[in-house]
Amino acid sequence: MPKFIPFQAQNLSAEESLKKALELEALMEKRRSIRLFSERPVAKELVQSLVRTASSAPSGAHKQPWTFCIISDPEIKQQIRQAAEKEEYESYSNRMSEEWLEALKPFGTNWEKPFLERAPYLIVIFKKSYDILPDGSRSKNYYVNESVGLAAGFLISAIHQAGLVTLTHTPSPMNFLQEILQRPKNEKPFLLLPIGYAAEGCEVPDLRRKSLDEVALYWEAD
Ligand code: IYR
Repeated sequence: MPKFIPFQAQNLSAEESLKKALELEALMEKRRSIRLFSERPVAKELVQSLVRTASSAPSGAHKQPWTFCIISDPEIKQQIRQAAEKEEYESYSNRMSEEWLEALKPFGTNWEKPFLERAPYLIVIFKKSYDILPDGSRSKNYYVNESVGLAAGFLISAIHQAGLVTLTHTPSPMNFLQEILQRPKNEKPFLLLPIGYAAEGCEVPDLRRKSLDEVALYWEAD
C-alpha cells in the first residue's frame, strides 16, 4: 500500500493568489539570458540552495533522473571553455546552416565563450536515462527529457529570483563534458548554465516577448 501524508496547502485567498501571480510575472518578465558576467563572487551555499530548488521539480515516477555538476575550479572551467570553443568554432564555421546563423544575428553570438571561465560557477546538468543500482543492475527512468527540462526551468527561475543571471548554453556536440567531468555512461550532458552576477553596464538584445494573445487559446463555457 502506498503511504500518503497530508499536503501542506498554502491556503491563499483569491486576492492573495492573484497578487502573488502578478508580482511573479513582473519579476520573471525581467529575466534575460546574460553572457557578460561580473567577477563578484557567489557563495557555495547559495548555489546549493538553487540546485535543491531545481531538484524539487516534478519528474517521471519521481525518479529525479538528473545530476547537477557544480563547478568553480578554474582549471575545470578552462578545460570546458577550450573544448566548447573547439566545437563551437566548427559549428559556426561549418555545421550551422545560413538560415540558423541568420536567426542568431540579433544576439551577436559567435564561437568565443569567455563566460565559461568568467562566471564564478558553471552548472552542467546531466540526464540519466537509467539508474545504476548498488548491485550493478539497471533501473529505468521515465520521461527523462521532460523531467530534466523541468528541473532546468526551476533552476533558471531560482537563479533569477535570487538576483543572479545565467544563460542556457548548449555547445554541440557536448560529449566532451562527459569526459571532463568523468560521468558514468548512464549520464548524458543536457544543459550547461554559467551562473553569477551580471557585469556592470551589461547590455542585452532589444527583444520583445509574444503577448498572451499570441500564445494562448481558450475553450470556455458560453
Ligand atoms: N550553441 C551555439 C549557437 C546558438 C544556438 C542557439 I538556437 C542560440 O539561441 C544561441 C546560440 C552558441 O552557444 O553560440
